[in-house]
Amino acid sequence: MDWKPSVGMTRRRFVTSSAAVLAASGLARDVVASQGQAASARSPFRVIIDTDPGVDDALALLLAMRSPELKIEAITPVAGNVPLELTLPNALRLVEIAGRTDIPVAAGARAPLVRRLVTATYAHGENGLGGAVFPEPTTKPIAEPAAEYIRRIVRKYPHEVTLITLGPLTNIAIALSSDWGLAGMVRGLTMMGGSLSGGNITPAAEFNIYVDPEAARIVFQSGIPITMVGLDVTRKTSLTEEHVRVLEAAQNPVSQAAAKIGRNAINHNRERGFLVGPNMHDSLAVAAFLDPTILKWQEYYVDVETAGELTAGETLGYSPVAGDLKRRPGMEKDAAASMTIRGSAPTLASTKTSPVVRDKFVPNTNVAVDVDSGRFFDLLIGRLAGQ
Ligand SMILES: [Ca+2]
Repeated sequence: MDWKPSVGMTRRRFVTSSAAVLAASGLARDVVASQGQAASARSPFRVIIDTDPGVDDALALLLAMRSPELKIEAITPVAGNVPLELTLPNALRLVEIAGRTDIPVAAGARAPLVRRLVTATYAHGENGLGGAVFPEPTTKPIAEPAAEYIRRIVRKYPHEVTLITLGPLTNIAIALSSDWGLAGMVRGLTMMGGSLSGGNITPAAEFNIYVDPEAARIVFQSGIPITMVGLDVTRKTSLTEEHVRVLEAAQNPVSQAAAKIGRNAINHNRERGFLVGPNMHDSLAVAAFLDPTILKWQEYYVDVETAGELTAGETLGYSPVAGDLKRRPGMEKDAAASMTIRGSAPTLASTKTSPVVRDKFVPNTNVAVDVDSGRFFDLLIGRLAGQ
């Protein structure tokens, strides 16, 4: 399905989402500037944060809960870094730490759509918070399951809700699959996930997409305007001792919790022999939504490998102006119009006769291709420290 305004999309929404894509592409800094002014004057952006806390999820959630630009309609934990039995109470702990028990937390999927759950306790510790221990939460999740709640909130505020996803995309895929009109009502989706430059759990795949490639494919093909903050940029964000010291010096519950999680994560990385601190993957996705000018952007058609024996979860970015396909200025537009999207050659046993999966290039994703790490950490540490 090519991305185009769905039938139910209002003109206002199309203009808004186009402006966001333009702005985020870095092609129109004045648009960004005017949006920034508008953002401070306008009412906060409605978001739902789908997450699998997770060390970097924890800091991302604290950042989001400290950001006045956001009206967080829900936090929806999913199985990923650790099982749901841990991501759910971790999310509840974090809303308590931030004093934000007003935010509904809805339990999500226990397992990917069609695969066995693979976790990342090697990176996030057995408790998902890098071994940092916090009291048992007393707050309870709402009764409604995550996918149903996501669906209800998006329908309640059509074209207003942005999904910020920090884990495997199972909850979102279930919501979209249960309601085919839903995708056209979502304002946008900003994900930490994917990579156009190799994976972290396999050479091909980034963890979030690897865990549930079938869900990711549903999301990428849904028509929702997607902003992808993947390993291409998150690898450039390492938490340092200095960051943790600033957090420790700030005397408030959020900075203290972030410092504790950060210090544990740095020590854990060191024990595993890494030369740099842990990457702040998920916080960068939240920051990208708050201030897209921190990153550089390029439009791609992105699809997900689901059939690979070794490569499931790989994200493929097609672009008529990337890599070897780069053309002379002036010829780029023609290249886009004539570029077909090609998959693997059909096998003799296949009913398919052509490798062409799309007859022309239409971007579905704005991909972050570079980041100003200094500005990112100024935002992250500044807000967590309460400056
Ligand atoms: Ca995560």
